[in-house]
Amino acid sequence: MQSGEPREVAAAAMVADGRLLLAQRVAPPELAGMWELPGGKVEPGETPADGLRRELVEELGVRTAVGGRVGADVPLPNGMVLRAYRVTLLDGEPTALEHSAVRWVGPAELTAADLVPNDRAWLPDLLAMLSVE
Ligand code: 9L3
Ligand code: MG
Repeated sequence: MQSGEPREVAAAAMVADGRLLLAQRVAPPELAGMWELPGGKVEPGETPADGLRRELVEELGVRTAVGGRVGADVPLPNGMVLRAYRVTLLDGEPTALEHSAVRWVGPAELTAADLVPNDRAWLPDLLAMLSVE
């Protein structure tokens, strides 16, 4: 993260076997039960890729490789910026350690999922990713 840039929240567009991983939030109350791309706040001194890899160990217990950006920047009300990255699973089975559930979805399930509002803008980009895998 460069100084002067807004703090970043990094989210994982993890695709395996033509399906995308969604995780169900437990908090805050207005988002609980809704589905998101897992991830979290990049800490000062971390690159976005480092921060996202750390978050995915903490949240899902998996080792991953972080690739390029997916979709547009999403400005968050708290002044941070939310960005999605392509992620490849290297080791482990994603487990809901900080979510209430995780699931792998294909295009139809993704379209029907109750996504958190911030992630909904990425739907066309995520569907495009699934159709070319
Ligand atoms: N957020 C939105 N979409 C996502 C993620 C990972 C995070 N896919 C928002 C929710 C919170 C903030 O970013 O307002 C910080 O995320 P977290 O640390 O609660 O996961
Ligand atoms: Mg998180």
